[in-house]
Amino acid sequence: MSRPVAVVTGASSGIGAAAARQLAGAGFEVVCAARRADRVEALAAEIDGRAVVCDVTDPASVAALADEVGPRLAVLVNNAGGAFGLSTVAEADSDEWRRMYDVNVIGLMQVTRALLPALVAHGGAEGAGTIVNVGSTAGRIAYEGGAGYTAAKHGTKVVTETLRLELFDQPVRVCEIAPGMVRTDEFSLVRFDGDQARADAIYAGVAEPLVADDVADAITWVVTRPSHVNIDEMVIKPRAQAAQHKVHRV
Ligand code: 8X3
Repeated sequence: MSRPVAVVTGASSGIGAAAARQLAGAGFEVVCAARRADRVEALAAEIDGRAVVCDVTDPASVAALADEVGPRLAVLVNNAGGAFGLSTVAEADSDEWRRMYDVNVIGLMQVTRALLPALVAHGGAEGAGTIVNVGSTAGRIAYEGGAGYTAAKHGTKVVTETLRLELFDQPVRVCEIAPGMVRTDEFSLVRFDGDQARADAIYAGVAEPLVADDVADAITWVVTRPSHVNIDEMVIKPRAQAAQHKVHRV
């Protein structure tokens, strides 16, 4: 029997790669989508999936992803996203803000729009298609220097809520996973433009931040609930992070 298909964007590293591995372990044929060909090809070979080079902000690239996926799709994990910079509003870089909106909101919309017919088609035959958007605690709170990212991640949250309303009579579940402090190889390094010391300082003294597999575990759990169960949203933080500004460091 053929495996149900799951698309994971941003699958080249971190939460996306971990989600691709766990979904493959749960029986899905995973389409690993990201910009870096070498990364997604290696991952797809490892998990017996498929690799697609895709920039979610590029409409032609997203159209090619939809072509590769075909007419039926069980799961879409909109994971591609990221933060660029940590400047105050007073010193904000307009290009960084545009890039954050582009990847966290427009990119998510473009992939969803392109793959929605395939999710509906699967759902009609098999119970439900499932969309899991990877949001953030940054989509719930504000913090100094974070406005470009928090505004974008609030966008991710609200697009998710809107989509759930718009699809209320369709066989598609719409879910959001909102992680707090997750230590991955790249999130903070990208945010600080390759400055490893600044990236490391974010997690300094935090004995056990979340890791990518913790979030992938939540994604896989949401996806594998019975098809009438919609987990609207899940906020997941390390025990040490009681609130954005209240982190236990040793
Ligand atoms: C990442 C969480 O705290 O860096 O999405 O904004 S935070």
